[in-house]
Amino acid sequence: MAAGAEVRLLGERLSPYCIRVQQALVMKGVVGYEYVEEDLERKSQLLLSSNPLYGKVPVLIYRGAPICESLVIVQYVDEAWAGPAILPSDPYERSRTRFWAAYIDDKFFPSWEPFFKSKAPEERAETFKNALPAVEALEGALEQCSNGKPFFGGDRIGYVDVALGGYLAWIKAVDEVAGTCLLDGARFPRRPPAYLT
Ligand SMILES: N[C@@H](CCC(=O)N[C@@H](CS)C(=O)NCC(=O)O)C(=O)O
Repeated sequence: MAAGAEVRLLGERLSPYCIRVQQALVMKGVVGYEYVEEDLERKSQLLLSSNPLYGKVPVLIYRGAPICESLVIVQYVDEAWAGPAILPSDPYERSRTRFWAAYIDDKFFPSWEPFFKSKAPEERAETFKNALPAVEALEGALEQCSNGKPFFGGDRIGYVDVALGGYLAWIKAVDEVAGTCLLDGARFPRRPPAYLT
């Protein structure tokens, strides 16, 4: 669907949260929407009025109505547009995917963030070690949610993949600079193959 000005996305190109929303829109075939790149040092009036409590991107504006918070937006996109489902239809599985998506933001990212901000080698080693239990938990989640298929969503990417996927470019970039491998196949053999490349 060519969305035109009906759909606007206020974003920032390196934001993992904006990547989630862009991914969800692609999955639903929503193309040609208006993308507005925000300068987060000098936020636009539109951003501040659309997300007055947080002033953060992403904000999706659909027919003039703003929707904030990336995971909320992804759920909205799933419900508002036809196309392949992002969340499962079964209520229990839906709750499970919401749980793991929240885990990614509440536990996984905060456990890894100190690593990519740390500089001294000893500090790096320590912070890297501290991030590993959350990756291990995610590997268990993959086993639970994927039914032996390649993605959290099974045969194709779903809500948890979209939630984690936003961080992948950052994980790879930090691995490259720091000489680490966070999603190491030797340590985490069940990680999805798509996360290797
Ligand atoms: N929980 C939010 C986080 C969004 C977020 O942290 N966005 C950052 C860019 S990556 C931002 O807008 N920062 C500007 C600020 O904090 O003032 C979501 O999932 O959408």
